[in-house]
Amino acid sequence: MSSEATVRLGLADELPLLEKRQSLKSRLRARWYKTDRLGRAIFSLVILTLCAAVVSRVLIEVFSPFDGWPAVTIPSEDDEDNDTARSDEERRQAVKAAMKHAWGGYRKYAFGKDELQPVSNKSNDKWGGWGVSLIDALDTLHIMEMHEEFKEGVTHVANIDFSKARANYTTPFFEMVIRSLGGLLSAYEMSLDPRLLKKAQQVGDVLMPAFNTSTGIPYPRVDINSGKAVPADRVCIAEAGTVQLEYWKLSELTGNSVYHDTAQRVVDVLDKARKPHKGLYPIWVDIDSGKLVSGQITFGGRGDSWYEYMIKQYIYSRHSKDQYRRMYEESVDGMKAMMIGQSIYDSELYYVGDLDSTATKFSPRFEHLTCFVPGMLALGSKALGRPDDLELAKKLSYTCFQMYNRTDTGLSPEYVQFRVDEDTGISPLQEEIDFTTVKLKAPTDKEKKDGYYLGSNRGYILRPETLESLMVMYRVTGDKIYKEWGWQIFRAIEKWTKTPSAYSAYRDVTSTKGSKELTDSMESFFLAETLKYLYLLFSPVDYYSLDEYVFNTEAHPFKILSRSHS
Ligand code: DMJ
Repeated sequence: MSSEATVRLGLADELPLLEKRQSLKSRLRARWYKTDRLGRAIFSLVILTLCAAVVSRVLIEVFSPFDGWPAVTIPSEDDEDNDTARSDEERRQAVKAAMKHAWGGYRKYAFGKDELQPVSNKSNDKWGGWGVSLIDALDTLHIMEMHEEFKEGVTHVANIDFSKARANYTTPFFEMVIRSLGGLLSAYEMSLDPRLLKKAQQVGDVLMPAFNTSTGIPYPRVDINSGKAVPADRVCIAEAGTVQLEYWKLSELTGNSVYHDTAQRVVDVLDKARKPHKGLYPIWVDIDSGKLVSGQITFGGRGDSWYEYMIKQYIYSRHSKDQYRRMYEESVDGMKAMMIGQSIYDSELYYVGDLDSTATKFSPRFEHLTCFVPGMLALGSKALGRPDDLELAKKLSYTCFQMYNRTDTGLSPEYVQFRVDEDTGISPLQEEIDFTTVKLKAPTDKEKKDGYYLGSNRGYILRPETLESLMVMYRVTGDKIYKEWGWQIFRAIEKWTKTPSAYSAYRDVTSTKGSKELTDSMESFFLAETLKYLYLLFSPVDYYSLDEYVFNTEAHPFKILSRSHS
């Protein structure tokens, strides 16, 4: 009420009101004293509680204002439950997002260069400067339906001149065949863009001088500017014998059989060469004589894809080239008889070790590169009906997965070592062989737990072999465990190797120092193989079906030879 209104009210007007108030007060006071003590106590308690509730609500509002329902907690990167992609399609899209990320970085900082350096965002041209990452990645872009990116890549490739090399650069024959010739042929088959076939033929042609030797066994490097190979005494079997599929496809697509026939001659020479054990080839070949001269026998580096191409060419030929079936079976039988080891601490871990050049000394070392073997055995068991090989493939894929699973980062090192026996050096599976006994320190508890120990090279360079095998194993067996293993590996790659622009090799898989371990290197096979195999692992099995395609050793899918050519 305003003071003006109070002034205007006269005393006579206020008297009845005052009387009313006083009589209400006295009536309440009378009732209060009439009420018994218990009633008064209850009433006081209720009033006090209400006051306390009001005060505390006011305090909460002042010091912690309510702003909606509690937010959903987003788990940290370390949280195991941060695994939200559960369905195949979600996982497939996550892999595609990884490709978009890596390609985006390459495109922004290194387009047309050989490699992006994913930490410094610099680039390099260590493979001759024709843009090997771009060429190697083309068919992955197509497979992942990144069509705009594919188109842009093809437009760039159409203007590359492969007939001219940088001054003083000599080209590694095998690498250029599997990455560039393979990549161009496969991108051509997907798109039927004639510019790609033209470029593939140009690459195939400029490398042909490698075969100009007395035996037809190729030299390892070519000087493209002079049109001549670089003379050398020897070449390894993987380099000499992993170019046949690409030259065969080039013959099929161009109608010129010279490519196939020239590359096939290499296989014929090696097939006839004397070996220390049927089907097993020491890695070094003397180019002038065609003899297998020295080096270990291995399904790892320098030997690996020579064996891989035996079965792949048999499949590519629609099972018509029996020479490849025979060679493959001889080699796998030799490997099974002489090269399989079993961890003495964890009997579930089987591996493929190496032999010396005389096939008498066993070296219990298992390379990441050798992890293509389970996939090869699975393909062979499917094509040739060899069920025992599939059982071995299951065991070996388990070990390859454990090479990731048992490190602190979940990434695999370049190789692991096994101990054959604490006292005698004899492996349980290899008793007929005269073993090298290496003096080792006493096993640590960790070694006993893991079943293997690590050597000096503990790097993970984004290699694909285990994921390649997991993809094939899933498609051949239908066992979903291979998808789970692949997903776990993908998550480790995402967690430890991702940079703001792409993905980088990691120096020491036992270190959780994170970005300090990144080596600023992303090889083209990460885009060509690692991400592609992951994507196909979560794709329907008829997408780039193993019944219609063989993948070259750089994961470029080739359509199996048409019936008219087989
Ligand atoms: C790839 O270039 C090919 O798979 C090759 O056969 C050997 N390994 C690398 C990737 O690790």
